Amino acid sequence: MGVPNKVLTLVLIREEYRILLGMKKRGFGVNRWNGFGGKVEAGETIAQGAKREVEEECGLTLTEFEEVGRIDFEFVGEPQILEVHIFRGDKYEGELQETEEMRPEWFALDAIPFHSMWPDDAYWFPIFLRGSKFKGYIKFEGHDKILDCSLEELETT
Ligand code: 6OG
Repeated sequence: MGVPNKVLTLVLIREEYRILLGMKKRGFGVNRWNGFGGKVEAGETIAQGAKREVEEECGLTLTEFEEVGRIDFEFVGEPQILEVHIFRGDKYEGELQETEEMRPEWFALDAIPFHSMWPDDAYWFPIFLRGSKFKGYIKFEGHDKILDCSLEELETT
């Protein structure tokens, strides 16, 4: 028995040479660039939650996307594990727009702003960018310091 995990999605839309990130304007992870995502709601699958969050946060509708990773985050002193399901977005429709939550921007793959992102991203983005699947466990103290990090690369597609 314990506290059930909080299930979250995180979607990185990528093209051959660039990736779409959003500057988080409020809430958890504010002032950091990140993919789009949020809490999976009752009655929807994790994939449906991922697609909904992308639409809500940047206006795009995913037409091809795939779950590629899962990381469980522990924060020292907090009983609830954040179970983050990471998706790669490959095709989409619609017009990119800024929302109250996110200011989207494309970044060249060799100019990803790691200094203004969650510090864990520097560990798993390289795996993500070479097209592999992965799973991991990362322990944070506060929002800036990583105490433990284990990542397993599962396959290269
Ligand atoms: P809302 O609370 O805004 O969803 N998220 C993380 N993303 C990264 N890159 N690193 C982390 O390390 C994260 N923890 C959570 C999941 C929060 C959004 O932030 C992501 C969601 O997309 C701790 O609804």
